[in-house]
Amino acid sequence: MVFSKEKSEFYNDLTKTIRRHIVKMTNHAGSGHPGGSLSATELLSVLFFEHMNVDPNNPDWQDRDCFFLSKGHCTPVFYSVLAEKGFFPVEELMTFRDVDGRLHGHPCGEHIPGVDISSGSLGQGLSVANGVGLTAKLDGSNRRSYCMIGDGELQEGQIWEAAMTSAHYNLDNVCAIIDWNKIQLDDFVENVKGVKNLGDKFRAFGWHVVEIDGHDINAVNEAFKEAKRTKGKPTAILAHTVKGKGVSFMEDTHDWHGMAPNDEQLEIALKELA
Ligand SMILES: Cc1ncc(C[n+]2csc(CCOP(=O)(O)OP(=O)(O)O)c2C)c(N)n1
Repeated sequence: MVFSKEKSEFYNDLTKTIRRHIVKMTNHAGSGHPGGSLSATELLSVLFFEHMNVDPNNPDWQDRDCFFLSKGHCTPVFYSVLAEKGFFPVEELMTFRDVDGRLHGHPCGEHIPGVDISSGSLGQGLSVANGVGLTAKLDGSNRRSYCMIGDGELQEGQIWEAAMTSAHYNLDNVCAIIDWNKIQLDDFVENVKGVKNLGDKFRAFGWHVVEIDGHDINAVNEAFKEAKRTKGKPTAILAHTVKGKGVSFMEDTHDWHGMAPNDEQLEIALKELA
Protein backbone atom coordinates (compact mmCIF):
# COMPACT_ATOMS: atom_id res chain seq x y z
CA MET A 1 0.00 0.00 0.00
CA VAL A 2 1.34 3.40 -0.90
CA PHE A 3 0.81 6.58 1.10
CA SER A 4 -2.07 8.84 0.08
CA LYS A 5 -1.25 12.03 -1.83
CA GLU A 6 -1.67 14.03 1.39
CA LYS A 7 0.65 11.73 3.35
CA SER A 8 3.26 11.80 0.57
CA GLU A 9 3.15 15.61 0.62
CA PHE A 10 3.40 15.58 4.40
CA TYR A 11 6.59 13.47 4.22
CA ASN A 12 8.00 15.51 1.38
CA ASP A 13 7.61 18.62 3.55
CA LEU A 14 8.76 16.94 6.76
CA THR A 15 11.93 15.43 5.28
CA LYS A 16 12.86 18.76 3.67
CA THR A 17 12.27 20.54 6.97
CA ILE A 18 14.44 18.01 8.78
CA ARG A 19 17.21 18.30 6.21
CA ARG A 20 17.08 22.09 6.59
CA HIS A 21 17.39 21.70 10.36
CA ILE A 22 20.42 19.42 9.86
CA VAL A 23 22.37 21.89 7.75
CA LYS A 24 21.35 24.89 9.88
CA MET A 25 22.23 23.21 13.18
CA THR A 26 25.64 22.07 12.01
CA ASN A 27 26.38 25.46 10.43
CA HIS A 28 25.38 27.26 13.62
CA ALA A 29 27.48 24.92 15.80
CA GLY A 30 30.39 24.95 13.35
CA SER A 31 30.65 21.18 13.76
CA GLY A 32 28.62 17.97 13.68
CA HIS A 33 27.73 15.16 11.31
CA PRO A 34 25.51 16.14 8.37
CA GLY A 35 26.36 13.25 5.96
CA GLY A 36 24.99 10.31 7.93
CA SER A 37 22.12 12.45 9.20
CA LEU A 38 20.92 13.32 5.70
CA SER A 39 21.07 9.64 4.71
CA ALA A 40 18.85 8.59 7.62
CA THR A 41 16.17 11.26 7.24
CA GLU A 42 13.38 9.23 5.61
CA LEU A 43 14.09 6.21 7.82
CA LEU A 44 13.74 8.13 11.08
CA SER A 45 10.87 10.32 9.89
CA VAL A 46 8.68 7.38 8.88
CA LEU A 47 9.70 5.40 11.97
CA PHE A 48 8.77 8.14 14.43
CA PHE A 49 5.74 9.53 12.64
CA GLU A 50 4.21 6.24 11.51
CA HIS A 51 5.37 3.40 13.73
CA MET A 52 6.90 4.28 17.08
CA ASN A 53 4.41 3.92 19.89
CA VAL A 54 5.61 6.91 21.92
CA ASP A 55 4.06 9.86 23.70
CA PRO A 56 6.09 13.08 23.50
CA ASN A 57 4.18 14.35 26.56
CA ASN A 58 5.13 11.28 28.55
CA PRO A 59 8.51 10.26 27.13
CA ASP A 60 9.37 7.80 29.92
CA TRP A 61 6.09 5.90 29.70
CA GLN A 62 6.97 2.29 30.60
CA ASP A 63 5.33 0.56 27.64
CA ARG A 64 6.65 2.87 24.94
CA ASP A 65 8.61 1.58 21.98
CA CYS A 66 12.30 2.36 22.30
CA PHE A 67 14.73 3.67 19.71
CA PHE A 68 18.50 3.46 20.01
CA LEU A 69 20.72 5.51 17.74
CA SER A 70 23.73 3.24 17.74
CA LYS A 71 25.48 5.52 15.23
CA GLY A 72 25.26 8.18 17.90
CA HIS A 73 27.12 10.85 15.94
CA CYS A 74 24.01 11.41 13.78
CA THR A 75 22.24 13.57 16.35
CA PRO A 76 21.30 16.32 13.85
CA VAL A 77 18.68 14.07 12.28
CA PHE A 78 17.67 12.43 15.57
CA TYR A 79 17.13 15.71 17.44
CA SER A 80 15.31 17.21 14.45
CA VAL A 81 12.87 14.31 14.26
CA LEU A 82 12.31 14.39 18.04
CA ALA A 83 11.69 18.14 17.99
CA GLU A 84 9.29 17.92 15.04
CA LYS A 85 7.49 15.08 16.84
CA GLY A 86 7.05 17.36 19.87
CA PHE A 87 9.53 16.00 22.41
CA PHE A 88 11.10 19.45 22.85
CA PRO A 89 10.78 22.86 21.16
CA VAL A 90 12.04 23.13 17.57
CA GLU A 91 13.79 26.40 18.54
CA GLU A 92 16.05 24.42 20.87
CA LEU A 93 17.68 22.78 17.83
CA MET A 94 19.77 25.89 17.39
CA THR A 95 21.44 25.20 20.76
CA PHE A 96 23.01 22.10 19.16
CA ARG A 97 26.46 21.48 20.65
CA ASP A 98 26.25 24.54 22.97
CA VAL A 99 28.40 23.90 26.01
CA ASP A 100 25.55 24.98 28.29
CA GLY A 101 22.82 23.20 26.34
CA ARG A 102 21.55 19.63 26.49
CA LEU A 103 21.68 18.83 22.75
CA HIS A 104 25.20 17.48 22.84
CA GLY A 105 27.02 16.29 19.74
CA HIS A 106 26.31 12.74 20.87
CA PRO A 107 22.99 12.02 22.58
CA CYS A 108 22.71 11.90 26.34
CA GLY A 109 19.99 9.53 27.56
CA GLU A 110 19.61 11.29 30.88
CA HIS A 111 18.73 14.77 29.75
CA ILE A 112 16.86 14.74 26.46
CA PRO A 113 13.23 13.64 26.22
CA GLY A 114 12.90 10.86 23.65
CA VAL A 115 16.54 9.76 23.90
CA ASP A 116 16.63 6.35 25.55
CA ILE A 117 20.39 5.84 25.82
CA SER A 118 23.60 7.76 25.55
CA SER A 119 25.53 6.64 22.48
CA GLY A 120 28.48 7.60 20.32
CA SER A 121 30.84 4.74 20.98
CA LEU A 122 29.94 2.63 17.96
CA GLY A 123 28.80 -0.98 18.23
CA GLN A 124 26.71 -0.92 21.39
CA GLY A 125 23.14 -0.09 20.40
CA LEU A 126 21.92 -3.51 19.32
CA SER A 127 22.98 -5.03 22.64
CA VAL A 128 20.80 -2.48 24.44
CA ALA A 129 17.95 -3.05 21.99
CA ASN A 130 18.15 -6.75 22.83
CA GLY A 131 17.87 -5.97 26.54
CA VAL A 132 14.69 -4.01 25.93
CA GLY A 133 13.35 -6.74 23.63
CA LEU A 134 14.04 -9.43 26.23
CA THR A 135 12.49 -7.52 29.11
CA ALA A 136 9.43 -6.78 26.98
CA LYS A 137 8.98 -10.53 26.47
CA LEU A 138 9.44 -11.19 30.20
CA ASP A 139 6.97 -8.40 31.06
CA GLY A 140 4.43 -9.65 28.50
CA SER A 141 4.61 -6.18 26.90
CA ASN A 142 4.06 -5.37 23.21
CA ARG A 143 6.87 -2.81 23.44
CA ARG A 144 9.13 -2.85 20.36
CA SER A 145 12.81 -2.05 20.23
CA TYR A 146 14.40 -0.30 17.24
CA CYS A 147 18.09 0.29 16.64
CA MET A 148 19.77 2.25 13.86
CA ILE A 149 23.26 1.08 12.91
CA GLY A 150 25.69 2.54 10.35
CA ASP A 151 27.22 0.28 7.71
CA GLY A 152 30.73 1.29 8.79
CA GLU A 153 29.63 0.53 12.32
CA LEU A 154 28.95 -3.06 11.27
CA GLN A 155 32.72 -3.56 11.46
CA GLU A 156 32.35 -3.60 15.26
CA GLY A 157 32.42 -7.18 16.58
CA GLN A 158 29.86 -6.44 19.30
CA ILE A 159 27.18 -5.96 16.64
CA TRP A 160 27.55 -9.58 15.58
CA GLU A 161 27.52 -10.90 19.14
CA ALA A 162 24.32 -8.96 19.61
CA ALA A 163 22.91 -10.23 16.29
CA MET A 164 23.42 -13.80 17.53
CA THR A 165 21.71 -12.93 20.78
CA SER A 166 18.61 -11.38 19.15
CA ALA A 167 18.09 -14.50 17.06
CA HIS A 168 18.89 -16.92 19.90
CA TYR A 169 16.11 -15.40 22.01
CA ASN A 170 13.70 -15.12 19.05
CA LEU A 171 13.40 -11.39 19.61
CA ASP A 172 10.79 -10.59 16.99
CA ASN A 173 10.24 -7.28 18.80
CA VAL A 174 13.75 -6.16 17.83
CA CYS A 175 14.27 -4.35 14.54
CA ALA A 176 17.71 -3.27 13.32
CA ILE A 177 17.80 -0.52 10.71
CA ILE A 178 21.03 -0.44 8.75
CA ASP A 179 21.69 2.95 7.16
CA TRP A 180 23.61 1.43 4.25
CA ASN A 181 25.12 4.59 2.76
CA LYS A 182 28.35 2.75 1.75
CA ILE A 183 30.61 5.39 3.32
CA GLN A 184 32.20 5.63 6.75
CA LEU A 185 34.35 8.33 8.38
CA ASP A 186 37.07 8.76 5.79
CA ASP A 187 36.46 6.34 2.93
CA PHE A 188 34.05 3.90 1.30
CA VAL A 189 33.23 0.98 3.60
CA GLU A 190 34.31 -1.51 0.91
CA ASN A 191 37.82 0.01 0.92
CA VAL A 192 38.19 -0.10 4.71
CA LYS A 193 36.61 -3.44 5.63
CA GLY A 194 33.75 -4.48 3.36
CA VAL A 195 30.33 -5.69 4.50
CA LYS A 196 29.63 -7.79 1.40
CA ASN A 197 26.54 -10.04 1.21
CA LEU A 198 24.97 -8.26 4.12
CA GLY A 199 21.56 -9.89 3.63
CA ASP A 200 23.14 -13.36 3.64
CA LYS A 201 25.11 -12.48 6.76
CA PHE A 202 22.01 -11.44 8.74
CA ARG A 203 20.01 -14.42 7.41
CA ALA A 204 22.81 -16.76 8.46
CA PHE A 205 22.60 -15.23 11.93
CA GLY A 206 18.88 -16.15 12.03
CA TRP A 207 17.32 -12.83 11.09
CA HIS A 208 14.50 -11.91 8.74
CA VAL A 209 15.88 -9.45 6.18
CA VAL A 210 14.15 -6.71 4.21
CA GLU A 211 16.22 -4.79 1.66
CA ILE A 212 14.91 -1.41 0.51
CA ASP A 213 15.65 2.00 -0.92
CA GLY A 214 15.95 3.98 2.31
CA HIS A 215 14.82 7.22 0.65
CA ASP A 216 11.54 5.75 -0.66
CA ILE A 217 9.02 6.57 2.06
CA ASN A 218 6.59 3.87 0.86
CA ALA A 219 9.30 1.20 0.91
CA VAL A 220 10.42 2.36 4.35
CA ASN A 221 6.87 2.23 5.66
CA GLU A 222 6.27 -1.26 4.24
CA ALA A 223 9.55 -2.50 5.72
CA PHE A 224 8.54 -1.43 9.23
CA LYS A 225 5.14 -3.08 8.72
CA GLU A 226 6.83 -6.29 7.60
CA ALA A 227 9.08 -6.20 10.66
CA LYS A 228 6.00 -5.97 12.90
CA ARG A 229 4.35 -8.90 11.09
CA THR A 230 7.44 -11.12 11.34
CA LYS A 231 7.16 -13.60 14.18
CA GLY A 232 9.83 -15.71 15.88
CA LYS A 233 12.88 -13.82 14.62
CA PRO A 234 14.29 -10.30 14.63
CA THR A 235 14.15 -8.19 11.46
CA ALA A 236 17.01 -6.31 9.83
CA ILE A 237 16.00 -3.54 7.45
CA LEU A 238 18.90 -3.03 5.06
CA ALA A 239 18.27 0.44 3.71
CA HIS A 240 20.28 1.55 0.70
CA THR A 241 20.88 5.26 1.18
CA VAL A 242 23.10 8.06 -0.06
CA LYS A 243 25.35 9.80 2.42
CA GLY A 244 24.59 13.54 2.31
CA LYS A 245 21.29 12.94 0.47
CA GLY A 246 19.48 16.09 -0.61
CA VAL A 247 22.42 18.48 -0.74
CA SER A 248 24.23 18.04 -4.05
CA PHE A 249 27.75 18.82 -2.87
CA MET A 250 27.40 16.59 0.22
CA GLU A 251 26.14 13.51 -1.64
CA ASP A 252 28.14 10.29 -1.84
CA THR A 253 31.36 11.56 -0.30
CA HIS A 254 33.03 11.14 3.09
CA ASP A 255 33.98 14.85 3.07
CA TRP A 256 30.77 15.76 4.90
CA HIS A 257 30.85 12.94 7.41
CA GLY A 258 31.87 15.25 10.22
CA MET A 259 32.12 18.72 8.76
CA ALA A 260 29.75 21.66 9.03
CA PRO A 261 28.76 23.86 6.08
CA ASN A 262 30.00 27.45 6.23
CA ASP A 263 27.56 30.32 5.64
CA GLU A 264 27.99 30.29 1.87
CA GLN A 265 27.55 26.51 1.67
CA LEU A 266 24.53 26.75 3.97
CA GLU A 267 22.88 29.21 1.61
CA ILE A 268 23.34 26.84 -1.35
CA ALA A 269 22.09 23.87 0.69
CA LEU A 270 18.99 25.75 1.84
CA LYS A 271 18.19 26.74 -1.74
CA GLU A 272 18.35 23.10 -2.76
CA LEU A 273 16.15 22.11 0.15
CA ALA A 274 13.54 24.85 -0.39
C1 LIG B 1 34.02 2.57 18.92
C2 LIG B 1 34.20 3.75 18.02
N1 LIG B 1 35.21 3.78 17.15
C3 LIG B 1 35.39 4.84 16.32
C4 LIG B 1 34.53 5.91 16.39
C5 LIG B 1 34.75 7.12 15.48
N2 LIG B 1 33.75 7.19 14.43
C6 LIG B 1 32.70 8.03 14.52
S1 LIG B 1 31.67 7.91 13.21
C7 LIG B 1 32.64 6.76 12.47
C8 LIG B 1 32.27 6.15 11.14
C9 LIG B 1 30.92 5.52 11.16
O1 LIG B 1 30.54 5.14 9.88
P1 LIG B 1 29.06 4.67 9.61
O2 LIG B 1 28.67 3.70 10.66
O3 LIG B 1 28.98 4.18 8.21
O4 LIG B 1 28.24 5.98 9.87
P2 LIG B 1 27.48 6.96 8.86
O5 LIG B 1 28.14 6.87 7.51
O6 LIG B 1 26.07 6.50 8.78
O7 LIG B 1 27.61 8.32 9.48
C10 LIG B 1 33.74 6.45 13.27
C11 LIG B 1 34.80 5.49 12.91
C12 LIG B 1 33.48 5.84 17.34
N3 LIG B 1 32.56 6.82 17.44
N4 LIG B 1 33.32 4.75 18.11
